[in-house]
Amino acid sequence: IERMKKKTLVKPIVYGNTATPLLQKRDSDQHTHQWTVFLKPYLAEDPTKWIRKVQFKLHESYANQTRIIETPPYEVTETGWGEFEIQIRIYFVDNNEKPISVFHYLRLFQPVVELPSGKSVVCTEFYDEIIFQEPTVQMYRALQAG
Ligand code: SLL
Repeated sequence: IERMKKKTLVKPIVYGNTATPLLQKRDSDQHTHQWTVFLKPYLAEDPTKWIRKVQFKLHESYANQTRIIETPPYEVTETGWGEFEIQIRIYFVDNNEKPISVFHYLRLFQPVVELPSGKSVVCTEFYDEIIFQEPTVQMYRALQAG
């Protein structure tokens, strides 16, 4: 595989979750909240140029614990009652670049932010950077395109 010698490219990303309480606790499964976990590029760019798919691995209490999202938005919306760590695994368009994982602890209760509408939601998100050192030629072109 041909690699770009001495080249480094950086892709800024943001990941996190939002959550809102259900109007009332559901008797059938005790669920209290609806939540969305997401991963997105920090910049307004087309991530499909360099991301092939994003895999979210939920708590084992969920049916179909592993959710694969192939097109943006890369997010999973679910309901539940508890907080847990979610593995977010990013696969790249060139399979010669190893997938990388970030871990996000799903929050349902804190931190609360107030929206302009006056509504309160839980919202927590983090900035990170994926650093490609000596990417393959194919990946280098893909990263430049996105
Ligand atoms: C806790 N260690 O005890 C954590 C586990 C699990 C969250 C949280 C719903 C699962 C389902 C759900 O919220 N699981 O009903 O499918 O807090």
